[in-house]
Order: sequence, then C-alpha cells, then structure tokens
Amino acid sequence: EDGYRLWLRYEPIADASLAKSYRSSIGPIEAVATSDTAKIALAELERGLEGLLGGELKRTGATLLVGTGDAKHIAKLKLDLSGLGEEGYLLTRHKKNLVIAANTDQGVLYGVFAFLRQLQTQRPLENLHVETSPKVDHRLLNHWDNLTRTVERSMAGASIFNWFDLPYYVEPYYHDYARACASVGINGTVLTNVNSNATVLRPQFLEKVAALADTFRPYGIQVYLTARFSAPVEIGGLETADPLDPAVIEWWTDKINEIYTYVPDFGGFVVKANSEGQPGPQSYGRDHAEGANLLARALAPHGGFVMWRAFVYDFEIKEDRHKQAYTEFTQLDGQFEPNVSIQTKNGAIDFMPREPFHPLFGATPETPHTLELQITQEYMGGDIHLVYLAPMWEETLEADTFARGAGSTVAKVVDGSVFGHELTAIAGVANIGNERNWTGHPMGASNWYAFGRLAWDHQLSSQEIADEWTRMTFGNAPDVVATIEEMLLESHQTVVDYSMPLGLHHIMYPGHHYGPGPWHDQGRPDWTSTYYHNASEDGIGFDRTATGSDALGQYAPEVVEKWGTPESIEDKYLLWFHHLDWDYEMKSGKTLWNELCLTYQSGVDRVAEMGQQWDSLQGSIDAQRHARVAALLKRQLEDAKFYKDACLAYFHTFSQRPYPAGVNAPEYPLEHYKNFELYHVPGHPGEQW
Ligand code: BDP
Repeated sequence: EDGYRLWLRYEPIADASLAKSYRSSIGPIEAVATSDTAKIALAELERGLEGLLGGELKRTGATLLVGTGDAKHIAKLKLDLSGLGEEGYLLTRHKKNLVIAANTDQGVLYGVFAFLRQLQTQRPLENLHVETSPKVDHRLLNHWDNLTRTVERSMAGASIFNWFDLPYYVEPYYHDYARACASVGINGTVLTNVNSNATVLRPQFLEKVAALADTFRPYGIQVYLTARFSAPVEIGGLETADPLDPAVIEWWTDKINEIYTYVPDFGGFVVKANSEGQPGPQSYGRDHAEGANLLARALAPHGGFVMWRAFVYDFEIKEDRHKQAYTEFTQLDGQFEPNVSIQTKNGAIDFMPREPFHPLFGATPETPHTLELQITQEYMGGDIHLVYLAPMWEETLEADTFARGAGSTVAKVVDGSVFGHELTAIAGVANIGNERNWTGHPMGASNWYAFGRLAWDHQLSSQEIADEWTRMTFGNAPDVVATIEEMLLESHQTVVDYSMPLGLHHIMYPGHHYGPGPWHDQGRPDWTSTYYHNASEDGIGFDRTATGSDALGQYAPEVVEKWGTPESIEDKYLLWFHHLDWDYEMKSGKTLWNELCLTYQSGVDRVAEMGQQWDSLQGSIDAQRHARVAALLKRQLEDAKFYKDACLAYFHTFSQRPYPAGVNAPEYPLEHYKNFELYHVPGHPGEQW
C-alpha cells in the first residue's frame, strides 16, 4: 500500500453478505464502446467490479446496462436524460437491471466512477437513483509547475510533467493522473506555473503540450497554459508587448492559431499580469481589460477562454493590499470580452489558513469569476501537516455576498446563477508531484479528491466528501472511518489555531512560508508580518473598518454590519478586521490575550490528540501508510508547538501579561525562535543546498 492507487483501490468487499448482495444485483455488462472515452469507461467498470466483487462469473444479477441515450439498449428504456447536459449521468434501476446512462461517453465515464463509488462506499443498490450534472462547467487543476520540473511552492517532489522526454516518451502514469482527475470530474488542467515562462509557447514545447493533451483527451481533460504577457518580446522578437499594438495583436493571433494546430481543443490561458513582478498591460499604460481582451479575441474563434487573475497588487503600495484587486477590477467591470473570467482567490490576501471571502465576488455583475482555491498547503504545513481543506472551501462557497439579496453566496456567483453568467469555472492549485503516492502526505490526496467533488457539486458537504474519501482510501471498517473522518474534519480548525488564530494572518516565515515569523518586519511592508498583525503595547489586529483601511467597506452593507464591530463579528475573523486591546473582553468572557494563548494551546493539544487517534488505528489499516502518517503527525506536533511558542513569545513582548492557566509557556526565549533557521521544508522556491 504505497498510496499510488489513491481512492481507486477497488479492494474486495470484506463484508461477505454485502458482496453477495452486490453480486446478485450486478450481472454481465452490456455496453457499446467505440470511442476511446467509452473504452476507458468500460475498462474501468470491469476493473472496478473485478476488484470489488470478483470477475463476471461470480456475478449473478441482471445485465448492467451502460451507455448513451442513443445506444439501442439504453434508448429502449425510454429514460429522461434531458436534464443531464453534456457531462451529467444517471444511475438508476430499470426493472431488474441497473443502468448507467448519459448523453455523452464522457457522462458515461463519470457515471461509471460514480457507480463504483457506490460500491466502494458500500451504499445500497436497491433504490439506486442518482441524477447529477456539474454546477460549474470548467473544473481545473492549476499546476504551478516549471518546465525544469521544479514546482512553485513545491510539495510532493518534482513536477509530474516530464518535459525532457516529451513528446517521445509518454509516462504511463499520465494516464493514472488523468483517470484520477476524471474520477472526481476534473475536466481541465493548466500545465504551467502562473509565474510563467514564454518558452512553453515555442513550437518544440507545443509538441510536448500536444502529447499531453492527446493523452488526457479521452478522459475528458482539456489542456490550458499560462501566458506570459511579454512573450511577443521574449520569443517573438517584437519591441513591445503593448496589447493595442497591431504587431502584438497579430503575434498573439498567429500564436494562438498555431497552438490550435497542435491542440485542437486547447482550453485557453491563465494569466498573472502586473503582479509580483510579472509583466502585464499596465507596463504599457493599458489596463487589465485591454490585456485580457487581446488574448480573448484571438481565442474566441476556437472556443477558448482567458482566466485573468485578480491576484494583483502594486509595487508601489497605495492602499491596504486587501483592497487592491477590488479597486482595479470593479472599475473595469463591463469592459471584458465574454470569454474572459476573472480568476479570484478565495480571499483577498493570499491563501491564508483562514480568510474571509474576497470582496470581489459579487462586485462585478458583468464579469464572471473563476474561483481559485489552493489545494497545495503553502501556508498550512506543506505536505507534512495533515489538513483537510474542504471545510475551509465550504466556508468560502457558503459565504453570502448579498450581491442580489440574501443567498447570493460565493458558490452561486461562481456557478453563474447570481448574475446569469454562462462562463463558469473553478480552479485548484494542485498538490501533486512525482512522489509515489502523488501528494506526499497520504492524507493530502483527500484535498485533490475534495476539490474535484466540490467543483462538480458545491452543495456536497465536507463531511460527506470526507466519508467517501476515507472509505475508498482506507476501507469501510467503522472504527477506521469514524476516526479518520473526525481527524479530517477537525484538522483545518486545528492548523488555524496553532498558527494564525482569531483572524491573524500573514505572520509566517518569509520565503518558505512553512514556519512562524511574526517578528518579520524587513523589506516591502505588505510582505512583512508586522504590517498585518500590528501588535504593540496597545493591542493587536488590523483595523479594516472605516476608522482604519476600510477594506470592510468593499463588502455589502449586510456584511459590513455583521463584521463592523468586534461584538458582532465571528471570533474567527476578529483580528482580520479589528485592532483590539489585549484586555478586550471576548464573547467567552476571557480577555483577548488569554483567549489568544488558549486558542494556540488548543491547536497544539488537538494535534497531540490526532496522534493518539491515529495510533489507535494501528493494525486496522495497512502498516505502510499507517507508519508514514504516524511519523508525519509527530513532526506536525513539534511544528505546532514551535509555531505556538514562537508567536506567543513574540506577542508576549507587547502584551506583558501572564500566560493563563492551561497554557504551556514557550519553552525558550524569543531569540531562540527568531534565530532558528528552518531548513529542508517544503515550498521554498529556489532553495538550494
Ligand atoms: C503566493 C505564492 C507565490 C505565487 C503567488 C500567486 O507565494 O509563490 O506565485 O501566490 O498566486 O501564494 O501568484
């Protein structure tokens, strides 16, 4: 059990009577498979059933009918497939038969995975009826992978894309990657880093891109690239990349036409422009809409689209970084081509352990948003800490923007229903590398899985998804399922508590972002920690209300009212929006200082408990994965203590108040933590030994 099989293990069903009942419901398969996609679907179904129940000879049930509505054996059932669209599927019973039906072979493939999931999670088949289609059309992974195989914020080894050997050698595991993506409904992949390199647009690389696209296509996965805005200069020999310059327009048009000769179903571009040193239209006095539209117009005839990132902040610091994307993009609303979507991170700063939702959601009625989530744990312990992210994503998806009255949640902005947008997309920054188990931490795969499931259906709960993943990954034994689910579901709050509780943010070590660095105050202010926590003898927190930066003013009045006072805002966002005295009395009746200390401590304690819970599973799951998680939990506990101790030692220099009962005072003086150089941590770009 090295983890390579992810959640697609198809181990024999241990419960003999259940296996028997499945065998008596499922007989031979009837399917017509002509396309590559249909062949993959059928092979998957056979492989899954063989693994779970044994071969066809063992199965005694009626025929399992599989196919599209126009296949004869499905057509005669007269099923209503009209609501399923291109990708949806129907699992149902028709008299004695079980049926997997869809409008397209792609839908059948998704249906097959869903059918196998029913068995893997041991759900009854008697009244089987699942009818579903995705709420968001484009469900993409964003790989922050470089052509040299390093990965921005790398976790889990090197990039899975072996550019050196492409297009001649197509790694067999590319199929397994695509298969895993398809199993959760991911239908697009951006192959290259947002900090992009124009080289990928050269013909030699487009051949490689084409080889990947050909491999992924039958799994329903479209390929996308990041576009470097200055490519016309860097590889095109032009003097300028000004988006209004006719030669630049011609260059991009030709380049995009050329891409489609290699990849006829190329999806389009993600662009990071005028952000953190990346080139962009503003370098030529143009705005983001002019930049995005240049690419969008050239992609439109081919059906491609642009995801233009909202993660922008000036090199000249004009206002609270929280406010900048909103300021820039709200004024451009209505100016983008229809095939442009603004790709917006869940929060306005940068993938912090917890952020309030980005105020841009709901603020651009004319322009759709691609929600960008980070699957990789840049600020949450990399591939070393156990953190299940679905509860955090759920929090964002369910947040109410009030853009069109109550219930205008971020999920509904993104799925197009609030403003009636046709172009809908959601992206997750991948946590996948060339480690044998794909994600490094054996539990990291839960986030890949959860991302796909939520992208398909944002109404699924993080609990349901955790339940599915656990059963498919570790089996259905009740103690295993209950224990792992509890660990997963509490893990996000836990990492928040031991690192950046009560709305604290951006207090990590500069560079690798793995450990604490609340003292960091050097260089560009909005890259420091002190800019964000503002700790002093007077208290702590960022005043973002009208008396401070007024970033809060970018939200709807209902949100302003809720978050506008320390009494009405939830504690989890408190110091994000308010600067408060150390003795401020919290809802719990404790002082802010005491609550802060106790929250840090509870995060650490919870990691210790996770270790015990995991130990209790020894013997109930395979030794190989058990040992790896056990070891990682030990390190997570050390790291959590270090985080807590470093932060408390530092904040104590301002608060000057005693540590409350129940809190272990930091083990060492502050200088120890400040001088402790963490080496060999994940996610350190450019790290060299
Ligand atoms: C930050 C990362 C940086 C990325 C940037 C981005 O630290 O490496 O390039 O986001 O999203 O979280 O562009």
